[in-house]
Amino acid sequence: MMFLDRLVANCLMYDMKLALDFVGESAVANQGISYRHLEQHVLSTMAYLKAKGVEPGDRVAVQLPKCLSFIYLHLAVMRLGAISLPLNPGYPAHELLYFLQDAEAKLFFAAEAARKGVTELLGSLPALQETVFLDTQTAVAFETLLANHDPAVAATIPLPQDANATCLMIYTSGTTGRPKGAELTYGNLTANLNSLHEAWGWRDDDVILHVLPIFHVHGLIVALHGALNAGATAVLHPKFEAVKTLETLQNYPCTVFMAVPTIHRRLLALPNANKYDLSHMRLLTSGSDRLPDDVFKAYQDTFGHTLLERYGMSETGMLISNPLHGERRVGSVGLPLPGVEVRIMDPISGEKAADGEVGDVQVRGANVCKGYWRQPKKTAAAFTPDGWLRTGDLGLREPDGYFTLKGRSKDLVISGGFNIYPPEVELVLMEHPAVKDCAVVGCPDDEWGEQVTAVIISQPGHDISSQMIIDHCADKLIKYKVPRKVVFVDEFPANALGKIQKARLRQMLCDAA
Ligand code: MLC
Repeated sequence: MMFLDRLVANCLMYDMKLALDFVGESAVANQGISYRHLEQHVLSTMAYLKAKGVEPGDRVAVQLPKCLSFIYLHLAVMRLGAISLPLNPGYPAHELLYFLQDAEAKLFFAAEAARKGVTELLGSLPALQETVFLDTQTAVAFETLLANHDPAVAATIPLPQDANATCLMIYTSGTTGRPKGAELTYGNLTANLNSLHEAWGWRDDDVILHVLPIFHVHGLIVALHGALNAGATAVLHPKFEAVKTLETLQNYPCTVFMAVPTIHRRLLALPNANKYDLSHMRLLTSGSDRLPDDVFKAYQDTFGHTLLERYGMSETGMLISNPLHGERRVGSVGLPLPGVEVRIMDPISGEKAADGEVGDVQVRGANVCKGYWRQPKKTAAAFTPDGWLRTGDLGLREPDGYFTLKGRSKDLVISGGFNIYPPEVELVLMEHPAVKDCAVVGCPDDEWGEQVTAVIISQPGHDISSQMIIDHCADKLIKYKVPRKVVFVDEFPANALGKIQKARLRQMLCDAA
């Protein structure tokens, strides 16, 4: 059964059971939504979008803070056979413009607070037919929009059945050039949900605490879709707050929690973390970045739980996971999920690497996206001729089937669970008149995993400071991509072809820190 069919069936079956419990910052923001309510709202939203002219294949962009309207829009867009394009609300105009242009979004939902900045972009967006600004503080604005749209009309619209049709686009950056939209299909989402349902033993009496953003695969597909697919309840916090998280896990009480290592570390750092009773919980997972060994061990000591580390990416959803039952191996991402094939290829011979040998991690399965939006060359380059996706990660397979990641063949920084591709930052740095050349690397950081460091050769005669560079980037890039540290050098370590040796640069900078 496809994911959306399952969701509709769940809405009928679970009826008045809570699907979403949104615990906002004020009483007005707190909303418990039953499965019946969810279905009614999604249907009304479908009727509203249909009246706006949304057709199958259209891209509908949503750049809203985490809120119920975001969820209704996302589900309704997919139910109409259109393509949901969730965007981080932190993107400044410079980045936002690119996504809307590249995707040729037809309809765009933005926060009322962003009206001024977005309005300035509209002249550069000929494909965009309408922008709807929502006051997400009250949720009333969206309800008002839906008021005249009859859910019964939308209930007659057949559910999309083409497993190969794109329903979700997630922008991921590349080692060269601008970000590209990974096209995820109904078949991809369904395959991933089915394998996670089986591997993690999702149950309809699960209660997941959801503190992640919902514009990425982790928060959107793994956590939110995962819960709805199981007929479980998702308790949503608009953003992560450490104390509130532990209180909710304990008092709600919750059975499942999913987070990135930075979040797990912040929970452990609370002075009285071990006073919270989480003994009723059954599954606590970690992903989106490597789980440091000390966090894995401290979790066992503090909360009495062994974190389940898993590995995934936007293009594929989840690939490999430590087991629900059985050994959760520290430092390892575990075993391939049901229906997912993973192989390690020797980068030099191009043959399959022997167990224990480090090589390129490649993946194949119904979960793997069909490619990048309107980028046939980049799509072709991402897959091997025999159809395996090159993940860009390096890893090894143990003789007993467990996989361990050993770094990246691609040039990538991961900070707080967000991916940052140096070329995106380097392009912005090069726009500064005082920058002659630059390189961006990630330096290890206890809290964030890695932090963005910019290394700059300045133009002769220009007086330039670190702060000026940071301010320049802050204008054009989302916060987590802005360099935290700027280092000026006279030259870069380069190989015989003159290419900057980033690994050496990273070593020099990070060892010196
Ligand atoms: C915020 N800041 C960061 C940052 N995020 N600095 C470096 N790296 C980051 N990632 C800075 C802000 O600019 C701000 O600085 C200060 O930290 C506090 O900001 P904040 O917004 O209050 O941060 P906070 O809310 O505490 O966010 C931390 C976090 C968040 C860990 C909760 O980063 C987060 O939700 N991460 C999850 C990312 C995620 O879901 N990734 C999944 C990708 S999917 P200043 O100077 O303004 O004070 C994927 C596939 C897979 O990767 O396998 O899952």
